[in-house]
Amino acid sequence: MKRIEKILKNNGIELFGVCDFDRENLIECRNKKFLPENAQSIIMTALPYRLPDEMYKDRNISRYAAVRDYHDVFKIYLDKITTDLKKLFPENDFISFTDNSPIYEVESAVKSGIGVRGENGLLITEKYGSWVFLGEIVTDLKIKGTDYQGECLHCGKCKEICPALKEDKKEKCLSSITQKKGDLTDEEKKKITENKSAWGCDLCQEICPMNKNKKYTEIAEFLNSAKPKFSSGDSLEGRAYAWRGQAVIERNLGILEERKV
Ligand code: B12
Repeated sequence: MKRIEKILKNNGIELFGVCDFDRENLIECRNKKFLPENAQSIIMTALPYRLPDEMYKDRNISRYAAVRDYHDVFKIYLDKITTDLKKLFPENDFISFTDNSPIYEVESAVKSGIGVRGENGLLITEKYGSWVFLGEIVTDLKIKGTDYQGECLHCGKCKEICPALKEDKKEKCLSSITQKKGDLTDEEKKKITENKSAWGCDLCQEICPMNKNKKYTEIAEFLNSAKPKFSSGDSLEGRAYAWRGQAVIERNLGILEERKV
């Protein structure tokens, strides 16, 4: 593990850990076919993304969307790391994923000791709170898992503020609503207006006491790409909202600006 740790740190990864790979516990997704045949371990990593407040003023999208698309940024980091790992262990496979992954990322990050799972379902780290993205490298190299412990405070604040968490109804999650195609109901439109978000939702994270006084990101790719406001006609290139296409975010913006949509 020491040699792997060195590679991760040399490549700018501060938060990481390892857990066992479990073939019986995978998300059904098309990227499953890329998993190493005899996968044994998962090297979980996290990248903090919360921008300093002065860079996130006058915003109309959630924090995770205000920085360069984390899929692209993780690729930069994890590609370098897998190259270095391959040099050290030429017989083994190292395949990286983020988000579009067969791995239950929050659960695996907890098992790897990176943080705890909050009642809002998200991974909360000690240093950066839940403002981290998760990415991983699956390998057929057997690596000893890291320890894990700790717990969410279970204060219930995230459940109080979010009807989706309170009622356990995923479809009421504002993040999910902003990503939905087609027409929205009046109630859904109202939620977008109330929370002033044309993309994503941070309600359950902003309210979380475990997110108080946490550090901002120092990741250059996020700091250099800060764009907290989406305006009509803006390019979607390199942004986490690009995958849904222009129409969905423009519709949400129209609702916010009370344009006819
Ligand atoms: C699909 C998905 C979503 C969907 C559905 C949420 C979900 N958890 O399923 C939507 C679009 C809503 C979403 C929203 C967000 N997501 Co998301 N999402 C994912 C993804 C791709 C898969 C999650 C999944 O299906 N897990 C499998 C299910 C079975 O496990 P589960 O989480 O335990 O879900 C169970 C219950 O919790 C419940 N459930 C699941 N989601 C929700 C949501 C609500 C509101 C309720 C009531 C119940 C509920 O249903 C399951 C029970 O059968 C992961 C990446 C990954 N590969 O893991 C990222 C991921 C979890 N998302 C991430 C982020 C950043 C977000 C947002 C914060 C973005 C935003 N600002 O809008 C929000 C947070 C909303 C929330 N509180 O969960 C990060 C989380 C990082 C962290 N610190 O934990 C991940 C890990 C992506 C990444 N690589 O960084 N996401």
